[in-house]
Amino acid sequence: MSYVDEVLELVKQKNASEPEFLQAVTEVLNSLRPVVEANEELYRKNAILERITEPDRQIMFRVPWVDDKGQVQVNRGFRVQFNNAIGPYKGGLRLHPSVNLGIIKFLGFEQIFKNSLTSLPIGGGKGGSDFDPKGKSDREIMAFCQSFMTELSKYIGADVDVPAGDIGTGAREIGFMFGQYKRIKGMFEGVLTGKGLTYGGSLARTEATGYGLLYLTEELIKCHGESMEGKTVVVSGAGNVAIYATQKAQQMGAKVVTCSDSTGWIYDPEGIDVALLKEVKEVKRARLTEYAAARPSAQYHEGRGVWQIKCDIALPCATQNELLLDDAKQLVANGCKCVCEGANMPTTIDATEYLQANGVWFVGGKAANAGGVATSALEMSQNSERLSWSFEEVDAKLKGIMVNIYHNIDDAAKRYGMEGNYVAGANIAGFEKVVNAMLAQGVC
Ligand code: NDP
Ligand code: 2IT
Repeated sequence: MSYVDEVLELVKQKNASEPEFLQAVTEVLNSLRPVVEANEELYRKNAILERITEPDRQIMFRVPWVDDKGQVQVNRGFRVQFNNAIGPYKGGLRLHPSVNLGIIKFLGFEQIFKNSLTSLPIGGGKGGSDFDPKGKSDREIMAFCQSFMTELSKYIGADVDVPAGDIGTGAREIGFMFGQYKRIKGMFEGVLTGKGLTYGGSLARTEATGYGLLYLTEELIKCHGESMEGKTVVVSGAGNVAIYATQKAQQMGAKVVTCSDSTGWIYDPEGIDVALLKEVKEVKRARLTEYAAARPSAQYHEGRGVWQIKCDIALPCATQNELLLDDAKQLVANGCKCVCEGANMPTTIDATEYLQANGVWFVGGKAANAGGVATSALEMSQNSERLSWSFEEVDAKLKGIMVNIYHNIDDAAKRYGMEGNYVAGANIAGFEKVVNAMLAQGVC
């Protein structure tokens, strides 16, 4: 049996109840086959694949907090510190009722390769809780965040592990968590990113994941002789990534005609009104029905369905496994040329393979959404030098990083005879740097 197959078997045995983690590991290890075959003896002897698929540590803890009725609630908190070969653990905190250990492990595992691709010195980690922020008062959110950080603070630090936002965790939650960390530790340090601008946050971090996604997408289609101008784009999600992806796509001259949330989706043939979407989602924290009510050109539909709309480019920006094989078939039938993932692992493996087999330019989240964490690393740099850079400076660095990622993954795919397979290119380019660092640091 090949080394990859042996380790895949082992990972399946050890993590049988974690389907998302197994999906992420299967995708990565399968695409690393040519690299592993070229270095099999060295990697086997050093148990590289066994080590890279086993987190350094996984922390689980109780998060008790008091709701507005005086009732004590209990949630489960997680932090998976996966790999710090190239820098302190870095990755977001997801607050969503679906969160479990397997989901945090898949996200932490992917973060290793994504963070490596940014070219910045950050390792991979992820955390979160099964807490549901929907419908909670600000006081309840604060109570949860303070309790969560009371425990998490024991394991993180500016040079140890630097969490940030993800689904359900935005500026409000980061602020409450930062305040509690400061109180417990008695010091002000850049322990979180995505902070507010008045206390160490970076300009352009809010926009970074969505903008970065479009910088990479633009470079990809430019290298295929096309431009964003006049393209029809379908976006899923209506959160941080989706909103700023939509905004940047429109600035580039494209028309974005959809968005979605966990209850329904919008088709707006005149193009999504970003100011209205921001008002509904960022300010009112309301459902998309409010967008439709305020916008005569918009049609609201219950459930899921954005992938049935005809488009040139599709950008999944909501959550994992939201673009399935049938959706991929529909996209191809409608002439979609390009899919770039704003979310983490939104496309299932069979859907990815179908898109690739049908000539769709497909870039996975580890490369395409790396702009968020890259800008988080820029926030860490600014905190370390106690300076703040202008929006233009951060945005220009972000753009440079995303363009560079595209060329790195393209080159890596070509080096191994897989031209156009950007999934393999990303996994290989991300992996090579981490493995070099692991080998140099001995058995740890
Ligand atoms: P937000 O919480 O801001 O928005 C998430 C959006 O996706 C919401 O519209 C939400 O709908 C929808 N959504 C979430 N879960 C589901 C679900 N199970 N089914 C259907 N819709 C769902 O999160 P972000 O925009 O920050 O994150 C979106 C994706 O991007 C995630 O995969 C995240 O891991 C990834 N990502 C985020 C980065 C960041 O910097 N924020 C960086 C890189 C990747 P509703 O409003 O109804 O909850
Ligand atoms: O998935 C991701 O890359 C993020 N949620 C951002 C992580 C970060 O540390 O900014």
